[in-house]
Amino acid sequence: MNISPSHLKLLFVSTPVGPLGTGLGGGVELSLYNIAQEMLRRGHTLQIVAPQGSTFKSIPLVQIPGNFQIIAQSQERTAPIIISENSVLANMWEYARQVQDDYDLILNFAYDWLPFYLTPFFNRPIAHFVSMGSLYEAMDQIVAQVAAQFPGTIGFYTSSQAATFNINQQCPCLSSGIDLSLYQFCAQPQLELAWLGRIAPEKGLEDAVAAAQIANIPLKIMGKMQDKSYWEKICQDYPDVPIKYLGFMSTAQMQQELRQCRAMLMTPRWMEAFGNVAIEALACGVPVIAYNRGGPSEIIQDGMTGFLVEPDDVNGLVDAIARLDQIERYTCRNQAETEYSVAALGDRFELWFRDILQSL
Ligand code: HBI
Repeated sequence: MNISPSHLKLLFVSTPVGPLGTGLGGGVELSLYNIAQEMLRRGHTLQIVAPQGSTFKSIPLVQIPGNFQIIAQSQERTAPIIISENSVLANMWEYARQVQDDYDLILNFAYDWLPFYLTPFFNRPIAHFVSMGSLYEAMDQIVAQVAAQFPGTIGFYTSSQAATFNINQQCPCLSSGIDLSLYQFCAQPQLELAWLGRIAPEKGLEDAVAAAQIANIPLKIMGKMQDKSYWEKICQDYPDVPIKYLGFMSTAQMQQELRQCRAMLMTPRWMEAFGNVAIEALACGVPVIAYNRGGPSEIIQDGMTGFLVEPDDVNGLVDAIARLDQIERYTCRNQAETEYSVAALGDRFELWFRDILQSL
C-alpha cells in the first residue's frame, strides 16, 4: 500500500458507552481527544465516528445514532456478548465499513467484542487501542485471536494492563499524554487532598474518604457521577468527613481545583489500565499517592513524584500523606513534561501506525 510517509488518512471510532464529552467514556475520552488533536496538528487527515450528542470542540466528528453499549466493567467474566437493537456500536461500525476506502487506517477505541470480530471482514487495517485490563472471557478470546491474526495491531496503555490478557507476543504499550499547556504548576498548595475519576465501585473512592478522615484533611472529589447509590453509601458510611463533590468539570475548571491540593489519592480496586488523572496531577505539580497496582505503578516514581502504597491499605495512604514534605512538587511537573506531553504521545502513535502499515 503506497502510504506517503508524512500524511495519513485516519478514521477513529469512539467508545460506544456514551457521547464524547460527557465523561462516561472515562480516561479513554481524554486519550481519544489528545491523540486526534495531535494527529491533526501534524497535518494528518482525521475523522472521528462517535455516538450522537458527542461534542469535541474543533475536531471533525460524525455523530451516529443508536443505543449505548452497557459498560464492560459491569459484566460477569462469563457474560455473553450483548448487542442491543439499534446498537450505536453496530451502527458506528457499519458507517466505518461504508467509508473505509477513504482511509489508510482505522483506529478502534471501543473496549467491545464487535470491532475485533469485524477486523478480518474489513479491507483496511484496523488498529485496536485497548483501554482497560482483562474484564471478561469473550473479550479476552477475541483480543487474543486478533493479536495472533494481525500481529502488532493491538495497543495498550501499559505492560501491566497488557499482561492481564493471555497474548503470547509483545504488544505496543502507548502510555498516554495530555496537553500540558492546560495545566498550571502550583508551588504553594492548600491543606487539601484531591480524588478524581468516575464515581464507581471499581475506583475505590471509599478508601480515599477513609484516609481523609484519619488524616483529617479535606478531600475534593471530581468526576462523573456514574453510580449514585455507590456515592450515597459512602456519604452514609462517612457522615462527618470533610469531603466535597465538585461534579464532572472541564479540564480548565478541574485543574484549577486540583493544582491547589497537597496530593491526589488514587485508590483503584481494579487493575487500572493507565490512570490519566495521575498525569493530570503531575502536570499541576501535585504528587500522587496510589495503590501499587496497574497503570499508576508504572507512572509514579515512589518517593520522587508520589508514593506507591500496598493495595487496599488505607493506613498506607495515611502514612504516605504524612510524608508528602519529602516530595519536590516541581519534580512532578518535570516528569509530566518529559514523558506525558501530547508530542511524546503523538510520536508513539505515529510510530505504531507506520509499523502496522509497513507490515501489510
Ligand atoms: N465499556 N462496553 C464498553 N465499551 C467501552 O469502550 C468502554 C466501557 N467501559 C469503560 C470505558 N470504555 C472507558 O471508560 C474506559 O476505557 C476508560
